[in-house]
Amino acid sequence: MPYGRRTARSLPRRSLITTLALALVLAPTVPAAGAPDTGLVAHWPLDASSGTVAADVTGHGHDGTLVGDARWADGTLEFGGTDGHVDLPDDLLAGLDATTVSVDVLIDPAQPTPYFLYGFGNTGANGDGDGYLFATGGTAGEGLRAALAPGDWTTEQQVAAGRGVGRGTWHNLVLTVGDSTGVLYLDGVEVARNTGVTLKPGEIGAGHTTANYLGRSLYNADRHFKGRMRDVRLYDRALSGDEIASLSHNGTVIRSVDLPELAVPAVIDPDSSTITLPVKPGTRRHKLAPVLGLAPGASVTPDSGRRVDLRRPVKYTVTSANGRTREWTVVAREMRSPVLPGYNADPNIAVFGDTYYIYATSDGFPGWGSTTFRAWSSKDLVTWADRGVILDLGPDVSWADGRAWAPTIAERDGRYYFYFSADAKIGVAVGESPTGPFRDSGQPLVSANPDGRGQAIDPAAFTDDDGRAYLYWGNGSAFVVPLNADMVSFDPAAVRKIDGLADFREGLFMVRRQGLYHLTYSIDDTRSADYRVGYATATSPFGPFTNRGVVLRADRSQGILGTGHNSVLRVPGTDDWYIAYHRFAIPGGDGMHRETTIDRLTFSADGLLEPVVPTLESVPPRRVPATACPGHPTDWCTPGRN
Ligand code: FUB
Repeated sequence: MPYGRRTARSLPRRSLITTLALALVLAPTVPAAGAPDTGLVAHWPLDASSGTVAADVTGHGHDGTLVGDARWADGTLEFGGTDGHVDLPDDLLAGLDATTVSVDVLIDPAQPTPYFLYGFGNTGANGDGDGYLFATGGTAGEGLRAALAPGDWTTEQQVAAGRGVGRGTWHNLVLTVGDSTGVLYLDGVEVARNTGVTLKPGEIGAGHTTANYLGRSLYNADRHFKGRMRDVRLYDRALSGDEIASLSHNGTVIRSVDLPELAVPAVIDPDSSTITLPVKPGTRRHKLAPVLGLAPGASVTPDSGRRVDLRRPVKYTVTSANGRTREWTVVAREMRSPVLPGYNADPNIAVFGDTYYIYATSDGFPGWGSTTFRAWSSKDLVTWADRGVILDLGPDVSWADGRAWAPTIAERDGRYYFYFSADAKIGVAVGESPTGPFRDSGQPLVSANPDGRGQAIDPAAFTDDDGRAYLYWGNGSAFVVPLNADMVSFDPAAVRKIDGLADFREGLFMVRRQGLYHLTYSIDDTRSADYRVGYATATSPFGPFTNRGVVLRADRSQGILGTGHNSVLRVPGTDDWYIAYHRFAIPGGDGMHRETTIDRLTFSADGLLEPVVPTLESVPPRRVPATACPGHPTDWCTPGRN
């Protein structure tokens, strides 16, 4: 039945007593125990067993109609993924200054993207969304996302999380919008917030919306939802975090942790029921007293606020108001990362003499719009000094103005060669010290990828044990070329494409150890939480390469996401290795707000890299041994190489 003019705007904020009375009179079934019912515009339990009506139990008459391969299954609604959806009445958002949409959802592991879990709005004549409110669960890599848009996707005001909704298991996803703020909650835990959502739900289509769906996108070309839903609610107000925790699915949630020793907010991972407490360096982790935010009426053991030794994982059991229990694992970790303050991506770590250097992309700009490069130095891998801007595209580079990305460096005969990406080309600048000043060569070294695919970005310099220098680069396609002795030119005919790297995207980096060449590279999109590092080996710098799998990936339980674009360092005079890489900044980072960290890299007895354990702690201090280069060249140590 159409919503007609009895809009949510006309629904007064009622007293609890009136609301309960109305619910008893109007609702065929009552909301789940403890779930907030004040301000419900519609509530579709989706628990029928036959027929094509998705009943609205609020008494407001917003019944939906099952379409296509949607069918009732075990007290839930199953969407087949081909054309199944629920067609909801028109004008559902009319008059709403604020809203909450809550849905219990099970996303099939085979769900293709892009897709909407739900969308309320309009579809334009071109088949694209044209004013809407929607949410998608994303994938493991692509985070879950909701948005309000007055027009198409370019107008979206998004609330986006770095993580996707876990597949194949039930989750509760809630979007609240009100007071210019959108918040996403997954299983009762806040996972994203945007305080700049200025569009009100009721302004979409000026209140007139004809494409209101569960399980279907407002973009005709998108995929349909595949999975199950139950208990979908639409409110005319933004529910509080407490109210969301009282939704029946969320009764055993730990939704917040108060602890003065925290360096950044607790990482609460509802998928694995783990909580990581990133505490300030030096914190005595054996007697911490976390105060846990629970759902109304829930209890926990050990008690909230009780002193506990959290140097090792401790089990906490939460019992909900209705007696359900859930075990959470809580651990505290010293937060000694990132190693560089602020937003820095694509770190290239190097060592010259007794000093380590990192060259990185300055991050935090819309569209990766940095125009300068900075260098950082350290004597121990832990304390890093900002050495300032070493190359500024504006005054220093005539052939490019923007996209100053992913630098690398090499040394030869006391000179330093700084290779960099700018405007999707690769340049080289020469300096007399590792921190410059650097003078650009005046023209791009690589103007385009030889095969015309991808971007000419992400150079990585590699000097082999015989002193020969190579440049690796690529995005989409991977390339390598020996550099001429001048280090600022190469023979174009000598460029070789590297084929067969599994899922290669960008960010190549080469090292050699005991005669084997180890090539690492990035997989996926740097905006993806699942950005990761792939690994291949060869017996020559040109390959052919044997794929060795993924050596570094996200760890959601620690809130470590988007781990990629790495470089590798050997401490001169030793067989100790480290990996520098970027990840989404903690907290709240994304593919344009990335930070740089360092972890240990180890080789197994068979000479292959072992999977990296990403940490919040990073590494302990490690100086270049006094006996190492310069002055003590050994088999292990050649100045300027790693
Ligand atoms: O930082 C800009 C780009 O993002 C880099 O060139 C890619 O490797 C990716 O990390």
